[in-house]
Amino acid sequence: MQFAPEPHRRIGHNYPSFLSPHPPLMALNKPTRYLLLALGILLSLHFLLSATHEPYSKATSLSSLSSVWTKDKPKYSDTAIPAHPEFDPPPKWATGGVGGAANATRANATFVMLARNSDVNGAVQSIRSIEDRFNREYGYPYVFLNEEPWTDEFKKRISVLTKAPIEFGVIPHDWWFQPDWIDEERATQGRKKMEEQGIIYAGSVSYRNMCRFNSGFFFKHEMLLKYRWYWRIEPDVMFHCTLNFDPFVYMEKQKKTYAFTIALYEWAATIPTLWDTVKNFIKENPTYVAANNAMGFLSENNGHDFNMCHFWSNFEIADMDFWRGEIYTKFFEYLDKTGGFYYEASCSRWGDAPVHSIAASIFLPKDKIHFFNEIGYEHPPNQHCPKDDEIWKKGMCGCDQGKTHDYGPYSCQHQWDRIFQ
Ligand SMILES: Nc1nc2c(ncn2[C@@H]2O[C@H](COP(=O)(O)OP(=O)(O)O)[C@@H](O)[C@H]2O)c(=O)[nH]1
Ligand SMILES: [Mg+2]
Repeated sequence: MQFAPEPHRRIGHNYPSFLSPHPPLMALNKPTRYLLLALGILLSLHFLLSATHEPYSKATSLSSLSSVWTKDKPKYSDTAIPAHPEFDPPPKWATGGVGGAANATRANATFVMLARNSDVNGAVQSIRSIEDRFNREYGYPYVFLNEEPWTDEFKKRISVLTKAPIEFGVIPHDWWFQPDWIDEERATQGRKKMEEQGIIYAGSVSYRNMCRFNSGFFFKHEMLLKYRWYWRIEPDVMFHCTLNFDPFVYMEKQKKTYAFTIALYEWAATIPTLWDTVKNFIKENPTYVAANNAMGFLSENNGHDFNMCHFWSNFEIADMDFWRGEIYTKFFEYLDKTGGFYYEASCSRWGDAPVHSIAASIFLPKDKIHFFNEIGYEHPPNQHCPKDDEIWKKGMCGCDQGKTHDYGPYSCQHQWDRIFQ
């Protein structure tokens, strides 16, 4: 059966359109009509939103749309200082890249800095330096320790320098201040005597607190307990070479325990009470002495006298499990109970530098101690700058090789070298 089209539905008609019995829209076919209707609704919505919502109006204005098409140049041409740091690409360590967090070879390690609030400028300089030469690519965390609460100013100026996690800790009172059982009169006498001899820091009680804390307590701080490895950093130090490797991972893989960059000794004649105390401890605990130790670094006569050689502990990368272990715990307690940190000479002999150095050199086999030649490092007035041209170039070291401390007049590098010959 055929359907004849009804006359009023016919599209092809005979009268002119203005005489059409239907409105113009109705003159179009069905899909076109719906399309135009939808367009109309959209346009009405656009005008309504433009009139009532400013952000919408701005975003859809012709001028802003044209910038998309004409690809306006960015306002900031200096890409080294991004205008909006939050839009930086994430650092490699955060995405599991070079030494990254997701990288299985990453060490359980942290930086640690002991400082005062007044050290803020020096602390900023040191963190900028280590971030620039190493940590920007690795993101190891930082722990800052102080016997006083940190100021907002210190925290603010440090926090802005790195994307790595940072903790600001306070030292428990008894780990810092002079213990009650110390005879203050004797301690005062000791300080006076040293001052008369013109020994640096001789009159300073806080310096002795610092030496004792660094010798026996920092690694027990609750913020450090979760870590095995630490890298000690002080305010006002500089790192002169870019590190193309992760020193923490190196220590772990090579089974090292303690690492240094500068070895030096004191010329000053001293009362050898530290060494006598050490020798007494060894006599009482002969089994603690390691086979193949580094006694040859500390002494010219097989341990009879101390030659004053020590590792400069303002730089240290080490395994805190060694300080936390039985041998060092007993050793530190033995030294501490003599009161030597407060009664005896200057910190340079009863400080963390000789105390750590002596312990590492006697209670560890010598091949557990490592000299990091690649780490250009400066704590004024001394610096280690790699003498080897290849290492110097590879690390893009900016330091003056002629000024390296390595074999200078106060250096103990020879004593270090000789124990491996
Ligand atoms: N919180 C705190 N840190 C200190 C104090 N004295 C020294 N330090 C820190 O201990 C470390 C060694 O002190 P520093 O003055 O650099 O001694 P030097 O390197 O032997 O001349 C540095 O990290 C200092 O910031 C103190 O009284 N309080
Ligand atoms: Mg210092």
